Amino acid sequence: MKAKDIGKIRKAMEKTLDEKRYEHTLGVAYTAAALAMCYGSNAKQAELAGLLHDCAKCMDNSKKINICKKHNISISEIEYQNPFLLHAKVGSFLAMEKYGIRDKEIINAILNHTTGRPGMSELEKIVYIADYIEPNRKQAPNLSVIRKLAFQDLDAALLKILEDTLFYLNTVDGEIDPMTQKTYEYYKKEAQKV
Ligand code: DGI
Ligand code: FE
Ligand code: FE
Repeated sequence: MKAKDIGKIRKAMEKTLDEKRYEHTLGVAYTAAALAMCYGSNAKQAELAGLLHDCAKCMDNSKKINICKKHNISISEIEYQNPFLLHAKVGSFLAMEKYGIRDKEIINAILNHTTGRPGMSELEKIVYIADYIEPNRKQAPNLSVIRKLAFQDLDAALLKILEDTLFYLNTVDGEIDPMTQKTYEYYKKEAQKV
């Protein structure tokens, strides 16, 4: 993806997202770029992944479900019950089909940005973390600690976010996607190895 195309995608996001979600999206894009710089990875790739990560967020649930059905994208029981979870799957599909992204790493970062997955790539971790810490986020506990940690130890920040997310989902009685649980357990084990 050439740099000039980033501007086109930014404009497309401004059109398709509501104002708050667009501001969040810009926050994730520049936070992801900053994290990529910090860890010596591709900042433009991270910016683009950040720009697109919520591209399906402002779409009606019924439309997300229809897109999945039409294109043979599987919907799990928990996704049927919590259709917002589908914005990651549908977003990665739209990134390919509508926004012409061919970079598999970006597609995967969009696909896994909500639940994470065991064995995430660096870009997947960067987008997942940027989504949580970008400056417009205000509610999460431990935010200032996690914001600092993200630029010091990517895996430690990831684990803390997973832990806090599961704790939050338990307190609000939110249904937990098995992938969110698996991701947490995987990174908890990883942390104990070293
Ligand atoms: O789309 P965003 O709001 O920017 O961020 P996101 O795609 O990471 O979604 C965040 C929400 O997703 C947050 O409230 C926690 C929730 N979430 C993460 N894993 C799960 C989950 N919600 C449910 N019900 N189950 C999960 O496993
Ligand atoms: Fe999201
Ligand atoms: Fe997001």
